[in-house]
Amino acid sequence: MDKILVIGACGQLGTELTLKLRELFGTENVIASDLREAADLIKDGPFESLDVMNKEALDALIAKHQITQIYHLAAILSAKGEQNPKFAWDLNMTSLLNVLEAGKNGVSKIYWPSSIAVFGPGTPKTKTPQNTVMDPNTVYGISKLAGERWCEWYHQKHGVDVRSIRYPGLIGYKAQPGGGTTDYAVDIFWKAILEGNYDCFLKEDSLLPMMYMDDAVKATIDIMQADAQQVKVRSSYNVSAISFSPAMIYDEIVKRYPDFKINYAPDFRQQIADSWPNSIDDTEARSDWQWKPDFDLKKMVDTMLDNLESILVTAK
Ligand code: NAD
Ligand code: AKB
Repeated sequence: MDKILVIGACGQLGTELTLKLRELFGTENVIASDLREAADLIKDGPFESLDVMNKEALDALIAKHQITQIYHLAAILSAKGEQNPKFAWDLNMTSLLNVLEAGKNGVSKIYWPSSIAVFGPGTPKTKTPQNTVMDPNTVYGISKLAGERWCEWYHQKHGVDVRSIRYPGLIGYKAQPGGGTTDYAVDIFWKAILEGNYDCFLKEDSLLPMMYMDDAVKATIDIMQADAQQVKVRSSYNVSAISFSPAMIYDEIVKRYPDFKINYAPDFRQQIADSWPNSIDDTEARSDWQWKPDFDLKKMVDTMLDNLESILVTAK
């Protein structure tokens, strides 16, 4: 039986991924870890405090639990990264190298997420292909592109079985987003239900690739479960689900909340959004390990509203 370590387990993705991994592989086999205290949703299983920058502490944890697989999710995302570039670079790079070294020294499988932030202003915007111009202009994007190259290098030179996906913006209701440019697409639901109006930090027509969390978790587990020969791309795979703009998601939410108002007040994150693709071509993921999303815009909005309504009503 595999022993799985999730690093950054209290974040937006980590919370939901840990829950799913525990459901599939047994709570006792999935060790959650983070700098922060254990999030409520994952408190019922094993949890370890870990600063992944501390390589000795990481190696000791791996030895203590005889870890065979790592999901390394800790990172500083695009918006926060621009506010503290040196810190973002140090965390995103050093933590990945610490984990890849663990792969060289015996951990048999590693998952590390990349992002659509690896693309930049020179990248074709529509149906962005797997292999294309990559000129990211955020520290976050630069760190993800460098990380992709390190993953491929460790795979080629040291046989490390590392697998990766370039997620678009992720949308879920169980945990709050942690400082990205696509965070508006989560915030908007809370504001629609709780306040009836939302100040959006992107322009109404900023079309970006997005994905409902269940699809992201499914893609992550699918690529990790695939046979090693199926995983032909060892940098990171494009995956695609939905593309929408603030105006498009507003139009869907307003069907259920007719009095909901939105105001557009673009800030520094607009420039980041403008540098990213509108949509992604994920032909390779579909053909190599049979990736296919389940959620379109309507299904995602209905699911978010149904779940948040019941959480917020229960909390009252
Ligand atoms: P998040 O910011 O919500 O969570 C990151 C977690 O890492 C936090 O709980 C934080 O406490 C933890 N962490 C930070 N520094 C740490 C350290 N030194 N040691 C241990 N833990 C530390 O991020 P997320 O949205 O869950 O993203 C997870 C991963 O997925 C990241 O690599 C991110 O780049 C990638 N990704 C996310 C999205 C998205 O839309 N959420 C999109 C593309 C890629
Ligand atoms: C961000 O906006 O920084 C993230 C991402 C797309 O990587 N959600």
